[in-house]
Amino acid sequence: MNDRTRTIPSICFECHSRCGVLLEVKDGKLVGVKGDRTHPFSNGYTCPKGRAAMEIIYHTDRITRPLVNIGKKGAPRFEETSWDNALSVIAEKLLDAREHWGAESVVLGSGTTRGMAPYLNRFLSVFGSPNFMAPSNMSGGPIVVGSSATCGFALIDPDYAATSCMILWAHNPEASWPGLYMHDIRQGLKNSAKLIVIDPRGTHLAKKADHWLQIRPGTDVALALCFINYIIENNLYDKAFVEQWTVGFEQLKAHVAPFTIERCAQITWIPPEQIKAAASTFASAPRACIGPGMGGVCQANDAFDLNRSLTILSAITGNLDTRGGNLNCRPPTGKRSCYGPDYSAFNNLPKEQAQKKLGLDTYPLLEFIPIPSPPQAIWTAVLDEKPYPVKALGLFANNSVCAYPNSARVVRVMEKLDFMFAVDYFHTPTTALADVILPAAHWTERDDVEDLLMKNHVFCQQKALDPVPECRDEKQILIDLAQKMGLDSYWQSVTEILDHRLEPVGMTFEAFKVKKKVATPIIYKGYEQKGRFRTPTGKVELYAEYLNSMGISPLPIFREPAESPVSSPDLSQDYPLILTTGGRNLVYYHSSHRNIESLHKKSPDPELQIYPQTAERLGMHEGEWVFLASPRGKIKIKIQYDRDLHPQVVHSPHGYWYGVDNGWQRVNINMLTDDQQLCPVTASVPIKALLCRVEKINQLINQGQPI
Ligand SMILES: Nc1nc2c(c(=O)[nH]1)N[C@H]1C(S)=C(S)[C@@H](COP(=O)(O)OP(=O)(O)OC[C@H]3O[C@@H](n4cnc5c(=O)[nH]c(N)nc54)[C@H](O)[C@@H]3O)O[C@H]1N2
Ligand SMILES: Nc1nc2c(c(=O)[nH]1)N[C@H]1C(S)=C(S)[C@@H](COP(=O)(O)OP(=O)(O)OC[C@H]3O[C@@H](n4cnc5c(=O)[nH]c(N)nc54)[C@H](O)[C@@H]3O)O[C@H]1N2
Ligand code: SF4
Ligand SMILES: [Mo]
Repeated sequence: MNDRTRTIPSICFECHSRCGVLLEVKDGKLVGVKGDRTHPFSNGYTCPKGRAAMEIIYHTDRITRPLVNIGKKGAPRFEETSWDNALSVIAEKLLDAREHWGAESVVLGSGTTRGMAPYLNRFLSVFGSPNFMAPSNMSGGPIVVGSSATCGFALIDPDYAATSCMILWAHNPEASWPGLYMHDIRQGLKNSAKLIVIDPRGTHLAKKADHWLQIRPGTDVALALCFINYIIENNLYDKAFVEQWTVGFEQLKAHVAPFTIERCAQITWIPPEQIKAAASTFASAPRACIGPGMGGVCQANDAFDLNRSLTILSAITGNLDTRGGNLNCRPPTGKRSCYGPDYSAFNNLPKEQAQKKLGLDTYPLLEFIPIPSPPQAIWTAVLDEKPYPVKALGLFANNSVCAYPNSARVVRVMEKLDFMFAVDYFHTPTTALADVILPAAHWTERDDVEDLLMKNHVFCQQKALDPVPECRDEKQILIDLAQKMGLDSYWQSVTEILDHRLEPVGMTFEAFKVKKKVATPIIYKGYEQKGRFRTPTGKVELYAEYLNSMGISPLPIFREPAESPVSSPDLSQDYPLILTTGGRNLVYYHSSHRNIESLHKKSPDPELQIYPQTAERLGMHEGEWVFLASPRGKIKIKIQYDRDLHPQVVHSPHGYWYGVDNGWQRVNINMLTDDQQLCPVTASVPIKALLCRVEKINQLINQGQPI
């Protein structure tokens, strides 16, 4: 290594795993990304996305100047402008909207969090709007809501390394969370833990599991209730815990009684003996944990009930808040953590203004377990002006058009807005609809603190490089915008922001850079010390009386997916296959990374996984481009044989658009997904269980490429 090369430890922000990395910098440029072996979760692991940081930063397509649209919506012409002018335009438009329509008519949104939630929320509370939009309703939010409503904390920290049985419930961490979970999972398996995988696809982990339950998409609640019933009927539950720490056991028992193994087998298409064997393995394990997929169990019309049932399953087997079970970790940053109450616009506005938060009128539980406003509630406010009009939207790190269901509707929303600005590294179908685009600094070019999903840790993300000229740290963008708008109580500098976040840790960011990470001790059975769970009764709410008053079922209910061969047999005549979407691909993050050559060439085309005979019966063969149609639209996709799938189930990846003219319309699966039949409690979107059909493309026009 040349003596001019410096190595700076940091945290990778290309995905939620947040691996520890060592950034190698030479002459002010990033030249290498290596894994940090001292990181407690990733232990030196990096994936191709993280290692592609150089390609991202120095990509010729990177947006490096603020741009204003001098063309029309739908036919944009972007012209470079100064930061001063771009921020003045945004400031004027947002203030204008506030004056005419009220502060709530302005929404700021972020995609799956790249750490922006605290800074955007604080900006909104200073500005006066309660409307922070994020995809939480399809990504982790239903876990938080379902489990917090049941036991007072979120079921997001399975203690894989110390367990004797783990369930990966709609969860394939080898692709989706390799840096955060795989080390612990391997550790647990090395210590002879049993592995149960519940997934319609035969993933690598499913194939090596002790029990792989190949479930019919969208029927998970039936399976969870059946597990609960089996465990109660066979006296396999933890009687002491149930007696002392739960309420409503008798009601639960009666409620789950109809979910016999035989009935569940009919609903889920899983052979009865497999259900029985898996339930018995789980219940008889001395320590067991449930690892719920952050998207897998959050994208269904009964996502609330699913996450409630999983929490109940963990509780009645005595695995809540125990070593080897499902932990209740607290980040050292406490109230100043990423979604901490100190930053929530909802908490920091006068009650009357906070109550205007979009989504609250339909999803009342979100007042008590606040997750961000669901995009679908914002869309209704834009298009139908209900319950009031939204006029201006600012998006940070989000490609709504490709990432969110019903892309055609998302485009209509963006065309109708009076004003929209977007902050991104690259042009996307979403930035194409913006009036102003701002260039963001890459994660290697900015300082931050990271605690989201980091169990009991907070990590230092350290700036290693100056931003490519004119790209700007998004925290600085908000500071500059606040100054333009006269929002004087916003922070004045990035250092002030970071020191504020670290105050509960008792450290400045300067000191934190040396320390790199801080952890709080893990406490087991915290409820014993406190004498209660953080729920209305202080107990685990098996039957939750308090939900009744909000019109929510006090017991978890299995609902057929709104679109399924059972609930819509007529529709399934036309659309005979069950479609599940969005199984993660290691080389991409949602619709991102598509233009990164080293990643793109690993997975260039959208591929529909389908059982070979199902395709062949339709006269289709592997590698052939076909149409995939749902009641909402039609896209092109390539056939990929998958012998492990059920013959009636297909899987499509999400996020494809790049490199195809109008790709968002022609190869993006979200042209086919539904944003109407939402979970009535969490607004979760049903994108894991829909109906579809595959159609052959006229050979004359099919030249083997998307057209
Ligand atoms: N059909 C289907 N659709 C899905 C899913 C599914 O399973 N099936 N999953 C859903 C889930 S769980 C989620 S969370 C959403 C995610 O949706 P999004 O968060 O919108 O994800 P991306 O498509 O990756 O868009 C992120 C954009 O941010 C930009 N970007 C990356 N890093 C930064 C940064 O640091 N700053 C800025 N300003 N920009 C940055 C990228 O270039 C990209 O254009 O997608 C959802 N979409
Ligand atoms: N490489 C990469 N990693 C990512 C992301 C990414 O885009 N790319 N996105 C990140 C984000 S924002 C999120 S929310 C997480 C998501 O994290 P996870 O939800 O863990 O995502 P997956 O690993 O795809 O696991 C979901 C699994 O559920 C299965 N499945 C589909 N339908 C059903 C069903 O009805 N029931 C059951 N039981 N299983 C079903 C799928 O086949 C898939 O294997 O991933 C994060 N990590
Ligand atoms: S898994 Fe890859 S992209 Fe995600 S944090 Fe780790 S290195 Fe970065
Ligand atoms: Mo997500």
